[in-house]
Amino acid sequence: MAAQDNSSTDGVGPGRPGARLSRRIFLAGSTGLAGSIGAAPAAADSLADVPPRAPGADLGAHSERSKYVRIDRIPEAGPGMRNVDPDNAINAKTPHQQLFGTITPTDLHYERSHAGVPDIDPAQHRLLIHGMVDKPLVLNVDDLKAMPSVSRVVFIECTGNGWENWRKADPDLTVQHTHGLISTNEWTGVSLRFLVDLVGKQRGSNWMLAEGGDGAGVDRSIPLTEEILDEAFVAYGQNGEPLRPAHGFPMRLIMPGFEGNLHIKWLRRLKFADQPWMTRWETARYTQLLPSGKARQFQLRMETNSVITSPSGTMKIRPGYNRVSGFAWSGHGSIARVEISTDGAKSWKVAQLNHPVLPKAQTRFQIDWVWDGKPTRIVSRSTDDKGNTQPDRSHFIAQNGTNALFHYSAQQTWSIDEAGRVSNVLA
Ligand SMILES: Nc1nc2c(c(=O)[nH]1)N[C@H]1C(S)=C(S)[C@@H](COP(=O)(O)O)O[C@H]1N2
Ligand SMILES: [Mo]
Repeated sequence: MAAQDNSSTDGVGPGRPGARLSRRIFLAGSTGLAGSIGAAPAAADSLADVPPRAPGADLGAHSERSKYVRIDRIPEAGPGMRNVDPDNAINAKTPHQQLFGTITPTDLHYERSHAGVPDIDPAQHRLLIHGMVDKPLVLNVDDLKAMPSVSRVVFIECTGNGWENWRKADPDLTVQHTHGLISTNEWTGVSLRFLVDLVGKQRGSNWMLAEGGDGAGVDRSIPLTEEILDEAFVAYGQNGEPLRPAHGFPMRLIMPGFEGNLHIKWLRRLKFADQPWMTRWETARYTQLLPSGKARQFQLRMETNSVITSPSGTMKIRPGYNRVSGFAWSGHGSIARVEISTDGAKSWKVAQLNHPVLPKAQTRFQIDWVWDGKPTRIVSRSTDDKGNTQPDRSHFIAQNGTNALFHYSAQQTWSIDEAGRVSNVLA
């Protein structure tokens, strides 16, 4: 049995015990083990110790990032093909190693677009809803905005997230390379249940085809379970503003907890029927090759997962106090627990979860750690509120083999050498 320390299960929030525990270890680590953190708090009690005030720049039509901050997505063409010319890219990955909290800045939300970003005039755009329904409809984005709205913070994750580590681990990968195909935003739109009631879905029409308006012709069959009818929505808003073109302007499908590929962008058609369409995207693509050589189809839900973002690949740490932080997520529901090992999965400690913990959204975790300067391996594993625990790599590979490309969700291990260099390893 692995050792358990449940002393820090409290969430981190104002006045919570977890925050007090952190403060004590932080102060012990930063003064007792002097100089272990970059900017160790210095004793000071005079205004001469802080820079003087200066007049500011004029206000603009919108604000920009500080000129001292450089944060970029990485465009890539697919597995193993990194840092490509953006013209050839179909992915652009989120720089998780530079982000905090749980909401991905809109311009850094990962992107996967199979045929580029179409230029769609919302005045011309239409959504056709038809098939096995009583009253087919054509809607424009203003029609949607006039309907009752839902807003929800959810992750979108490409099934290709993690594909870099299926077969081998390139030690030079950052967490942006290994896990940059997941992001979390707040999306606003109209509930699928509302639209279904509007057109009068006929008995037996339990499948829906969602089709995009881009050149790629992405279309997917979606089973109309109660969960999906309750939770899916057609979004026109992203983090409080109209969708960005890269993310489906003027409307897209949001499918909380399910494959990124189902969140159809530039949505132009919803069609209802009594069986799936078996489109190219769910037969030739987005199926899983099992160890037996058979393919698994309609593996629609995303797994229980987590990753440490700090420290993570290519970073360098110093002995003494280090705060280990990352995020966890599950397509099944909310994150119930995240455990961290700083000794290569021999013993585990329960991490603090930052509030709020939202279902089917990224959840931030953190834990205090005093590194003794010896080479080690750090790893996280998450458990969701349905009882699913993220598998370690050997169990994951035993079940899924190495033929597959999608839905990689094994625990991510980072190795730390005696110089404090952090690198990507398989386990
Ligand atoms: N119409 C259309 N919808 C699409 C795609 C596309 O290329 N065209 N890519 C899909 C894939 S594979 C993913 S992972 C998500 C990515 O959404 P994002 O670019 O907003 O992150 O959109 C999905 N929806
Ligand atoms: Mo995807």
